[in-house]
Amino acid sequence: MHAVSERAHDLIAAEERYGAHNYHPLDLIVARAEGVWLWDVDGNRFLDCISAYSAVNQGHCHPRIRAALVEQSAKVTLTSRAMRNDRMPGFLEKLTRLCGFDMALPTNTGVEAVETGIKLARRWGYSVKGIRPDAAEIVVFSNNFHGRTMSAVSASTTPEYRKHFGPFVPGFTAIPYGDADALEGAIKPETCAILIEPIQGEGGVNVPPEGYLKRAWALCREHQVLFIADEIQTGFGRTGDLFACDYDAIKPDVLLVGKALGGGFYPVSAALADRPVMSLFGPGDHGSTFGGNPLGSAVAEAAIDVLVDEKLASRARYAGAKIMQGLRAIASPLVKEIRGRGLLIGIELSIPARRVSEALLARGVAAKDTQEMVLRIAPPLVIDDAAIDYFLERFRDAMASL
Ligand code: IF1
Repeated sequence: MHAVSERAHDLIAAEERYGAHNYHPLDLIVARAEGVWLWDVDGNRFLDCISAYSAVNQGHCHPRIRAALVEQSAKVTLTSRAMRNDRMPGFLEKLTRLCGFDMALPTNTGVEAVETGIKLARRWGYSVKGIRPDAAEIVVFSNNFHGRTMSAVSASTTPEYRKHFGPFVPGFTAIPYGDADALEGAIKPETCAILIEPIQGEGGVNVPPEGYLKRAWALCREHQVLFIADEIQTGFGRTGDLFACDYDAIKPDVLLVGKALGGGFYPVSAALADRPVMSLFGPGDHGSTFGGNPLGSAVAEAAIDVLVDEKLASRARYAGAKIMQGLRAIASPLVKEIRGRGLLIGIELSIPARRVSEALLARGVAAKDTQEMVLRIAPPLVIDDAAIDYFLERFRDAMASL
């Protein structure tokens, strides 16, 4: 267990006293962060292998993104969509060009983009596919994670995310992930879309079988069903491509993005689609107070510029391969499988991952379990060779101590 000082103890006590207990976090109180490094309240340094669940792909406190935030914060930060602002158009143009879509609907958190995708798909199902009213179905996948709202939880197959939260939003059919025959069998006339993570993050870093996504996309074409890709965690370079769908050369009908779009400074998310789908939303159909605000737009433009100019997707591919090779060379008997793509790495263990997480924390590495037996390794994409060696040395030492 990582020893904590009196000051740290007092901060934890205050958090426990005044904050809802909706998390069981590591006992690491971060006071400063830069790049791949975190410093706690006592000045101890840690390598960040969590990256705020892939929302800090560009590294903590990136100076170029911070400069954009500071500069815009002195001009105008929030107008609501009751009027226009001079930063959203440039942001939307940059985002749609980067992602290869006609249009984007800007939101804030990832789950808001998911809700946008669900509403778009249902609207398309009724007004284009001709599904009878209130009967539209969306196929989702076991062990999915799409957020914490009632729609997202209604789509979830994880009991602890659903316990005592019913009644649920109807219209979701869950099937096994990675099984194309199950998908073909699940599609029916009322199916308007599938909602899928190209790689399941929280589900345990589950990479689907080769060819699965391509087959799922083809089934969507064949049965007039929208392919909605949730790339909120896998997007913006995390898996070694700009988007995980790029690995299979698939263009989704609706692309959901978030997290790293805000560069670690500000919640920015979006749903992207081509005109035939996005034009189904007219004035008043959907929106949010903060969506497309000038501050978030300025930050997101800078976040995209950093992603592109620093070639973070290819850096993730290189660094991920080096880490996976290093992990395999350690050959710990407690490691059952090493999987993932780019810098979204899952280590399946024969002991609870929380024990490894705590052993790593005691050695200056912050990494978290996803699923009881899987440790997720997801550092910022700016990680360099020295930091990779730092991680591998401490992982080897931690595993030897268990
Ligand atoms: C928590 C998990 C990860 C996501 C995908 C949508 C969202 C997420 C693929 C919603 C968010 C976050 C949520 C955060 C922890 C983290 C998480 F452990 F919860 F499942 F990354 F795996 N689609 N994932 O991963 O985005 O509304 O949160 O911005 O809720 O504890 P959000």
